[in-house]
Amino acid sequence: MLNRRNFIVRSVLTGLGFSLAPGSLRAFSLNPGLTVRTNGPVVVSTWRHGLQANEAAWEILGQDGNALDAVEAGVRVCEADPENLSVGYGGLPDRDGHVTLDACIMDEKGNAGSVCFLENIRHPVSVARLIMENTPHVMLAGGGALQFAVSNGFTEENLLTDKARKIWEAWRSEEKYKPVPNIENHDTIGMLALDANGNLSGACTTSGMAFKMHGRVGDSPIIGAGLFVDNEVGAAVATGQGELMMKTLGSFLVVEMMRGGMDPVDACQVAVKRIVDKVKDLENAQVGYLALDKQGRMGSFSLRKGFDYAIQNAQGKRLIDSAHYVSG
Ligand code: SD4
Repeated sequence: MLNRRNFIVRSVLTGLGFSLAPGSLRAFSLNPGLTVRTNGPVVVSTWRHGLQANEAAWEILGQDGNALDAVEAGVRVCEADPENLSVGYGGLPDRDGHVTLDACIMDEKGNAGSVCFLENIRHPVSVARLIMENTPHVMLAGGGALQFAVSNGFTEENLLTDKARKIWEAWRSEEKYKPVPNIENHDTIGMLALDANGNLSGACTTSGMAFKMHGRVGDSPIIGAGLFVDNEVGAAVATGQGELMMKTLGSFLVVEMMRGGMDPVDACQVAVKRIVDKVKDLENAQVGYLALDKQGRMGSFSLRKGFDYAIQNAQGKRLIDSAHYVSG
């Protein structure tokens, strides 16, 4: 069990071996809480795979494109990557061998779209955007979401790659129901962007917890849990064991803390602390929040060491270790 008297670690800002464009360090300055400040358009996203996703987003943001287009294009990179075992095509399946996807998107007007328990569609985030823009609803699930996607021109395909199938078969041969929590550095992609007009949008997409029960839906498509954007204040996105964020509506909480004047790191810390205070057994659990405010300040906080996030703006890109609650 997690020792609640464990100390909070605010990690040192490190580049983790990624090269920086000349002058890029000048883009980032720190306040004592390690909130990163930038000027102008910027994109941030969860985990190391965010570096590549941010590049696609930056192609749009860097040419004064809008934040909504940027986050959709950015997370699609991870959705299409067969090597990425936790998002879209190539994601690890549920315990019955089905790849089931959750995703959502929010724009600067507070519009939201979401899909959950969607199978056979490579880009759930784009289905979520279409639900947001072309239907009176926020969320479609399972067979209904698939029917909507196919009737709008999305192609059905098998998303279970040989690599993911072999990992699932090896897991299944142990005949245990034991979903893999998310301590490793390869997870859901959550992305937040601020564009040249000062508008915020966000997106989140995942194949969810590996080997979950069939039908399980996590936090990622739940507005307020996996993602929340309020263009007056800021945006937040979550990664980790979804059940924990769902029970505390963490991304909404982070944005509300920023509304009250907190900087992004402190706001994320409040949401992690809420989980620590409410949940008895957090052994093997990981949770991370990433936030970006209207002023271009950003930061993260996770339960455990190991979470990092990627930034890109006009001055360059880098990967940043998250502040965290416990080192173990
Ligand atoms: C889920 N939150 O389905 C997702 C998984 C994840 O980082 O984010 N992993 O619970």
